Amino acid sequence: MQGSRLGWAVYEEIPMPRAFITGVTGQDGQHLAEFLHGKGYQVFGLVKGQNNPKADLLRDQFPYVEIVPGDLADLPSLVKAMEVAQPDEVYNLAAISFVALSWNQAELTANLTGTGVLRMLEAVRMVGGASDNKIRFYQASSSEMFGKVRETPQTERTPFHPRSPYGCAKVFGHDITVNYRESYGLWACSGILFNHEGPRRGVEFVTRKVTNAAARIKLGLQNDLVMGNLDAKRDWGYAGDYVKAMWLMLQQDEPDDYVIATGETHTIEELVERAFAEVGIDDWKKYVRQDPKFFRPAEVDLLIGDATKAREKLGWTPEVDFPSLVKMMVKNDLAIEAARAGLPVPS
Ligand code: GDR
Repeated sequence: MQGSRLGWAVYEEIPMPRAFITGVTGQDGQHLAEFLHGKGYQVFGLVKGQNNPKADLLRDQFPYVEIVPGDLADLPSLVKAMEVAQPDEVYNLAAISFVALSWNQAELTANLTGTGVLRMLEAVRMVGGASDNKIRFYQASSSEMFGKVRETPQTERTPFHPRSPYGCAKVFGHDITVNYRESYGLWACSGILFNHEGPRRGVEFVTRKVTNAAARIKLGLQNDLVMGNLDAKRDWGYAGDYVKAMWLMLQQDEPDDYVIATGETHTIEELVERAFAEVGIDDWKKYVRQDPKFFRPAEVDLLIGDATKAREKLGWTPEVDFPSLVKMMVKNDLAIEAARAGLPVPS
């Protein structure tokens, strides 16, 4: 009041928007936390278990993330987490995300990657998602849902044919998200993300396994690289680009589902060849052999996404292309592995 009497504009303090991320300790969770923090969000992250070592990583590297305890397998803990965080936006990135593991832990995968989505949607609905559409919800859907692809390239309209327990669980997560939007008017989106990688990728995934091995072989720390199927094709983008698409989806007037992809596909063999070339090894075949144990009971042979809708409606385009992605990952692995071994980084 006094301000306006004196001719000053009086502004109410605008509260920081609040984001809640499940899977915050994973590759995408880290990128998204960083991105949202940069945009001025107060970021909350769900972390399961007691003394979870991943919580230490968060405290060290992402001290601005407020850790909220809870578990995707436990609905009351998710409701409590929603009450604590009071989020404007919820990003459900938590899952058992390693496809190969899902055959060995199929029920756990169904419970976390599939039914976990239902629990999150219920928690959002119970704490205020449906009544006034206050909370906006993002579900991390996956190109693995297309599996044995019915058409190429794959779009939002391509039918699903999952090829793994992981893919089946993701189809449930996707469909239940659409269903809660249609049943309860929940403000819920699903991002059908094709493979997205980067230096934060775990070494069990093929891109990081290959870039890490190329770096270690170059440094003389490893003799060979044992692989599975080299013929599968993937549409690989950079995780840092993909989390922007997640955020953009939640800034639209209406909730919708979007394919996020580069529109380019490469074989695993091309990935290997390029990663080895990055460290100056042209005869990569000398170092690589295949073992049936890395082959999957059912494979997804070809993925290539058409992200036209995301480009037109969200204004989203990927910035890092495949050669730059491999280069970035190899460079990072060379630096990490050389430092660990006390060696100079090769130029
Ligand atoms: P994907 O990723 O299953 O596509 O799912 P991954 O990197 O594990 O496999 C990609 C392809 O590489 C072939 N492959 C190998 N894979 C691994 N991990 N290790 C190997 O030694 C190897 N040799 C060949 C695989 O058979 C496969 O064809 C990823 C995950 O991040 C999911 O969570 C996500 O939903 C999708 O991407 C989009």
